[in-house]
Amino acid sequence: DLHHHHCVGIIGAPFSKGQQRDGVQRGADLIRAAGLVQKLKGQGCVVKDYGNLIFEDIPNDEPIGRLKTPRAVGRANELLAGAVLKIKSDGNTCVMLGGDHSLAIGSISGHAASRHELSVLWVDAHADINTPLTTPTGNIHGQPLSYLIHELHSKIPIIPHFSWLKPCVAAKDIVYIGLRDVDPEEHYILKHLGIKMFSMTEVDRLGIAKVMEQTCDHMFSKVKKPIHLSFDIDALDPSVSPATGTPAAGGLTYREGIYITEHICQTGLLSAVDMVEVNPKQGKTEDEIKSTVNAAVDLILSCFGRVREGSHEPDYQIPNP
Ligand code: 6HN
Ligand code: MN
Ligand code: MN
Ligand code: MN
Repeated sequence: DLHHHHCVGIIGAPFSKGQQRDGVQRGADLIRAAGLVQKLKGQGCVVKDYGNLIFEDIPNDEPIGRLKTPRAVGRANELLAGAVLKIKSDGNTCVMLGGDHSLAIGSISGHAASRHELSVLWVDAHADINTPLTTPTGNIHGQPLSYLIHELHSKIPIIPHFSWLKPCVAAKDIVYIGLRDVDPEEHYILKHLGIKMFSMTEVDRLGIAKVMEQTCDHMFSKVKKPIHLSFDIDALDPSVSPATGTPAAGGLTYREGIYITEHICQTGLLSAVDMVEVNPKQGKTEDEIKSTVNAAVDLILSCFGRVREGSHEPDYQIPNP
């Protein structure tokens, strides 16, 4: 409804060292350049753009075991966690524009520091729950949830620049939607911890409306916790969002994606959003980049009240001739 205005705080995180493809650090500015702030204001939101974080270069960031650029990822997320905590303390719903998905470590930590208990809705082709010892690639964007979950704490080694990080999410408070490219070790972890998931098979079987009904049943089974929506643009089908680093065939349609964000908006519990993995350098044409960025913008807009049937001011009157 229009008279209820969302207060939105935007933070850009131009960071790419959770993976190895250049370009993803430009995602935040592209999403802004597509008019995010103006469009949010146009639908009645009160918006504060906190700008982009500046990540200092960390020299001699050698791999530790399989982990690539671990110190840079640790430092970037420490900075991001502080920024998200500040945005939450100012009374906003936080929108974190990535950057790669390793940024969920800081975004969720900062959010949890302001709210204590969260539900996390992870919309992604991938589970991003490898540990530093199971990772097949060493890329930390495939690992953020393992660092955040209480139940995996004993599986995470000590890593420099991660000492600030405390696990802050319970396995029972996580729901996945869109999975279709899950590593065997990740699949074991999901089953072992009994994490609720709606892979693309469940999206096909149930349809997105039932998936969202059951997602909310699961998230609200006890108390109504604030929701952290972590949206990896590769959850959508590559025909919609091709400009991303690890595309996977057979993804969510544009409409299924929008249905998810519309539904989460209606809960009234959305407290933070990540929009990550938009990588213009992975687009083959200008249209591929546009389609990906526009999808990211539209998903964020429907997190904050945009509905497809349209809307109007509560006091609107048809003009008299
Ligand atoms: N993402 N499971 C693979 C890995 O490297 O651990 C892919 C991760 C993709 C991560 O898209 O945010
Ligand atoms: Mn209201
Ligand atoms: Mn992904
Ligand atoms: Mn991801």
